[in-house]
Amino acid sequence: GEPMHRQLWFRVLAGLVLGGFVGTLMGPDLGLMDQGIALQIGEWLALPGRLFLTLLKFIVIPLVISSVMLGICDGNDIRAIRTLGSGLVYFVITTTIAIIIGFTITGLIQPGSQIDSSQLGAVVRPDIVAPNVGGGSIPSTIVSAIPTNLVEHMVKSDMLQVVIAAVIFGLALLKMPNIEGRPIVDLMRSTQQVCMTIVMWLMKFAPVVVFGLIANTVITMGFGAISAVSLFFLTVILGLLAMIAVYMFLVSVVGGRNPVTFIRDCRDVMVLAFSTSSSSATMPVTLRTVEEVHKIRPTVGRLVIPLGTTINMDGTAIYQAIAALFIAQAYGIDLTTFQMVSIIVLSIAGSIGTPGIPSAGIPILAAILESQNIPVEGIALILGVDRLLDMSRTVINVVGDMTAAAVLDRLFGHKMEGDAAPDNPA
Ligand code: DAS
Repeated sequence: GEPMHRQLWFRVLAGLVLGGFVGTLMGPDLGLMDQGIALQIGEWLALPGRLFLTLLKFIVIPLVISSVMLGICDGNDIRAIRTLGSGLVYFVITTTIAIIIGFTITGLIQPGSQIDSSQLGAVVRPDIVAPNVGGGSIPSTIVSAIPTNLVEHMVKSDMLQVVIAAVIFGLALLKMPNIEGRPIVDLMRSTQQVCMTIVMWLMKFAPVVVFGLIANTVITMGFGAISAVSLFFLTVILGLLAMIAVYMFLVSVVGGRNPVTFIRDCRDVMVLAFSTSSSSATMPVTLRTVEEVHKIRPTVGRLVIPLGTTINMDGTAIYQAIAALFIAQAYGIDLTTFQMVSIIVLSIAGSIGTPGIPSAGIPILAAILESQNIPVEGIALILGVDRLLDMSRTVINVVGDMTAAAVLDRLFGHKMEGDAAPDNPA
């Protein structure tokens, strides 16, 4: 429940501060103790964190598959394919814009460069091999992005191929008359429940995990790591604010609405999203607001909001792209253009695969880092501030969904009105 949540995250912040303090005491800045011993103690301190991150990665694939399929086929019906199709295109466009904004800001601020990556020697992978998405020409990359053997992609946690396969399955399920598709949908629903239960169990250890990871980080990298993390925090916030500006632009230019009124009318939803950091928990209020306050056609709202809540998460996409770039910078990994494009595509896939539940973005980020051979340990740098960023990015996720409803209502609403009428003879 909520109180446990809030209390838990207070303990996480306490773990963050204490870890930073202990790390500074033992770290290179004050030189109070022999570095060799400090590093050994640091490694033990980081142990809970490494177990935590490894366990998170193990639930990623079933979580992504179940979340994407539910997002597409749960509660939607075949009549919606037209708006569903245009909705999917719109979602990918806004998410791509979001990630490009995130990349640009991170490239300008360079939060990760604060960290002297030489001190990360312990965990940096010597062989940063190119990711296994094609390589070389664009056509071959596109072909390699299409899923071949689902089990193989699951084994190698190929996020992109897994999401594409889940979207295809989800659309195929939608075509089936309800009764036949039911067992798979129920299976997906319970799979997602199981995965998120495991995430919640793991999050109970978050205070100890964060304490150890931050302490070890400061021991290995010195106090500079703390300032890098605060720069990272600022970079994400700037990206999220830029997205609000993009939504106001879309809602006024395409949606034909007063942007300030639109954002003001989103206030209740934003507060709920911020406090629960769960788009799914906020969805009933998002839906009611879209119909009663924004006066968007119910047929459009009832399709776009449930779909968008699960697979349209621009805030999460910005966060995952910035975090991936920040961690690569921290480890001194100069990403090739090809890898940058891969991270953009993976962040789109990752945000589609992220369910609208608290802290769901972290396991997905681990999979994105893994597939780019960027050390997953880097999540240690940002885990302590993840809660505050989760609350903030969830606000952007829900405002993005309401913007999508307003824009799609304007573009396709009248056609939807005709199609949706169940007794429509056509
Ligand atoms: N908390 C998720 C949401 O509800 C977003 C995330 O974890 O990235 O939108």
